[in-house]
Order: sequence, then C-alpha cells, then structure tokens
Amino acid sequence: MINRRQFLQITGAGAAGLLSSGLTSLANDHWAHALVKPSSGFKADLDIALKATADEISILPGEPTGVWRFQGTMLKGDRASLVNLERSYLGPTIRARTGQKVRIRFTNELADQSIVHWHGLHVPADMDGHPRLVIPAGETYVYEFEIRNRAGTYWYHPHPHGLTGPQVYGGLAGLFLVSDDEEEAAGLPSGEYDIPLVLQDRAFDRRNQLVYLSGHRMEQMNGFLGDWIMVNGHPDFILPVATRAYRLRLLNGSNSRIYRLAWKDNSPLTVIGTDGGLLENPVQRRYVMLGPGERLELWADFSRYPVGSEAALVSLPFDGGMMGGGRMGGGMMGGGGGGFVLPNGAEFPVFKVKVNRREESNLTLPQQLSTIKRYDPADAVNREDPKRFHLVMRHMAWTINGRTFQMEQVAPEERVAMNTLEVWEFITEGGGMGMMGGMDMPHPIHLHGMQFQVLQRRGVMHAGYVDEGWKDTVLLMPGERVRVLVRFGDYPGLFLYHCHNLEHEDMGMMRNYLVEAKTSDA
Ligand SMILES: [Cu+2]
Repeated sequence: MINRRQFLQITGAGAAGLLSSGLTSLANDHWAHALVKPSSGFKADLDIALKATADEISILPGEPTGVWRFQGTMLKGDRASLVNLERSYLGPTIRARTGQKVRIRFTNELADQSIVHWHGLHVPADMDGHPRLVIPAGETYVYEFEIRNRAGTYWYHPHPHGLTGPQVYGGLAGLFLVSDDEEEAAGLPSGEYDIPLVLQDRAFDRRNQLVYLSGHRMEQMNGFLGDWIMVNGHPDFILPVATRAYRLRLLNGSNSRIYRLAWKDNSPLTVIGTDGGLLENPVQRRYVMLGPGERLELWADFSRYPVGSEAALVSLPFDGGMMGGGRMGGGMMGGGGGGFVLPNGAEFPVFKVKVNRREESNLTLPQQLSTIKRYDPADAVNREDPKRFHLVMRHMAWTINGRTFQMEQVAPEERVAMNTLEVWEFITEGGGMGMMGGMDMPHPIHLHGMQFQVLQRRGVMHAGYVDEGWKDTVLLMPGERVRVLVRFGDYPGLFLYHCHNLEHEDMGMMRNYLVEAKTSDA
C-alpha cells in the first residue's frame, strides 16, 4: 500500500495518463483514506476538537438567527490557545506558535459534506482542505500539521466545492493567529490591545433569517452582497478603546464585498502587516483596499483623542466594476432581480470607535517590525516568461484561462517543480471579453499552501494596495494585471488557486496546481 502523499509524488512524476488535451487527471483514487483517527507518531502540542454544527444566535433585535458555526474544545494544550467569541457566530480563535504541532479533529455535523481549509497556512496537501477531501455529515477528519508560518493573522473556513459560499456565509469561519519570537520582539500592543476585526456583510429577511442567493445568475456572477455590515459577527459594531495605541487585525471574511478602508477624519492609516504577517516597516496610506480573504494589520493610536470622542473606520466609494451596475433587474433585495441594496463600491461606515477612558502607555510605533527577505526575480525559473492566468468570463461563468474547476485536473501551466521560484501573472483586462462592455470585475486571487510576494502591477492603475509584505491573496481590480513571485515549497501534491469571491469560486473559478517532487523514478 502506498499512502496518499507517495501517490501524489508518483503521479506527479509522470505516471498519470496524459489526456489528449494536455490536461492531466490524477488517477481516480477516491481519497477515501482520509485521516480518521490520530496517528500515534504525531506529538501534538495543541489537540483541538472542532465541529461544524447548526445553531441559533441573536444578531438583530427580535428572533434569533439560524446559523452554522464552528465550536471548539481544547483536548490538550494551553487553554488560551482556543478563544471562543461571545455571542458571535464566528468560530473560536485558534492561537498557536511557530513550530508547534497542531491536531484538529474536525467533525462535520452539517447536513452537507464539508472540509476545512487553513487559509494562509503552509501545510501538506492532504491537510489543506482540498475539496476532494470532503467528508460527509457525521464524519471526522483529523488534521495534523506543524506550524511553519511566521507570525500572522490567518484564518479557517470550509472548502467543499460548490458549497464554500453558503457555508462561510452561514457563519463558518474563524481566526488562526500565529505568533513567534520576531513578532514578540517588535514591541506591538498585545493582549486586550491586540484586536481582531472580522469584516463581513449579511442580508436578513423579516424574520431575522439569513438570506443568500436568490437563484438569479447575475447575482452569482457579481457575488453575493449583504446590506448589513458585520464586525466580529455584530451589526453596528462599536469598539471601546483607551487613549493609547492598539494593534487592529482586519480580516475581510465577506463572500464578495471589497472594502476601501479609511479613517473617517481622513487621518492616514498606519499599516503594519498583511496576509503573511508583519511588514518590515510601517507604511502610511490614505486608504487601503481589502478584498475577500485578505488581511491587513493597523497600528491605531488613540492617545491624541479626548475621552468621550469618537472615531470611525469607513469604506469609501469606488467603482466596484459590478455587472449591470450592481442593480440589474431594477432590484432591491428580495425583488428577485439579483440587485443589491449596497453594491460593491458603495460608501458605508464599517465600525465606530469610542474613546472611553484615559490610559498611559509608553508604546511607540516601531520603525522596524520584522525582516522580509525579498525574492530575486532573477532566481525564478520562468523569469522571462511568466505563467499567465487570464480571469475571463466564458458562457456566463467566470474561468481561469477559460477553464473551470475539475476536481483532480491539472493543466500544463499548473504543474510546478518543488522548491522552485516562479513568476505568475494574473490578468483581469479584457476579462469580460469586451462583448457587453464594462464587464470586467475585481477578482481576489488566493493561492493555497504558499505565501508569495507581489512583483509588479500593470494595466489600469488603482491605488490603496499594500503589496510590501507576504501575501496569500491578491486583489485585482478591473483592467489590472499583477505579477507575483511564488516559491513552491517543500510539500508536494495537489493545491488550489482560485478567486476568493466565493460565488465565483463556487461556480468554478478555481483550479489545481500540482507541486511535483523532483524524483528520478519517472
Ligand atoms: Cu472572481
């Protein structure tokens, strides 16, 4: 018997049959050998039981809202490593340190199949939550991996193909915060002054129940947008603060909404971190774009605010590139036309800050936050010939290079050699084929398994990006092209890259890439 990882190495070395199209389909192993019980050789520092289950929670005044949520129990390890959020549908925050070994026993108590993806974490292929690994209702999947990432704000959510959108929307998401020595040495606000803020949007019916897609195709082509802005699972969120510095960790956990974030009083944002942890040095921006799946960390100093004063984070207006102007079919929500009350690019408040007490702190903004070794494009195996991925619409479906997701299919440009650096270019220009005009849309592109570096943006110029740090999700606005440098690391096997607009993803704007170990048994 060969195990799954060896199997992937073998097929990766060329044993799988090549189809005439040049596409490779991995042999039809049904991946039935999901890890169903802990392995004896794995010494877990943290051992967590995590279930996805139906629940009810009070979100709006009146009737409680039916949600799906993650619930966690610490079986072994520091209890502070699993923080349940009060009165929120969000899953528990998992805290781990680089180098720790983590076991998570995921039990699916939903009616549908599911699997969990650890967004941003560098884990082996069979620990990554690929949709081929889904488990049916009532089953358990045991994850075992070592934390190899640097400190950062990562997160987790379901990833069953075609169901990621509704499951995340239903409430299934949580933060996975990693810490390390370098981060501790940076001298940032910690404990109660280190605040995660998960930004999401939701729509509710008159009975306070979540409303999702109406079935209108245009709605799915745009991506679902709610008219309630939620922070950590709460509408009309207010953050009480003292007169001192805070670390704010922002995650865009929305299905498809993009935020153009700014302080309401126009003071600049001080950004200290991105998807893959701290920047080298803080950067200032008048506003920042935050696409679905992306994270940004802010240094927010309220020491100059008088007690009793207010501040607010807002989303500024922008051209959301929505098909049909976002109001296709004359639609208000529930009008059945696929339009949205609050289209992408609308202006709205995100949350309020209330300065409610005086506190002294001698923390000052560190000028050196971390060290980031920049990749040298000269080291890329395809420096002169970037792999190009066109984000285009075909037959009323979003595709990557004209292809939609096939569970185990890999195209020639989707094969990479382990431990090599490549240049990948994502291209939205002409994505709408120019046939209907103005149909290019934003796409936040996420690579599983790796953090990468943004090399260059070209095409229609947009602003508000923080491309200085490590990224696992990169936002492209209409007419833009982005080159990234990615080193396909030490784990062979099948990983995903996809649009993190979850409705785009569910309709197939997702593909595999295969990391092939350099073996000599071809
Ligand atoms: Cu997309």
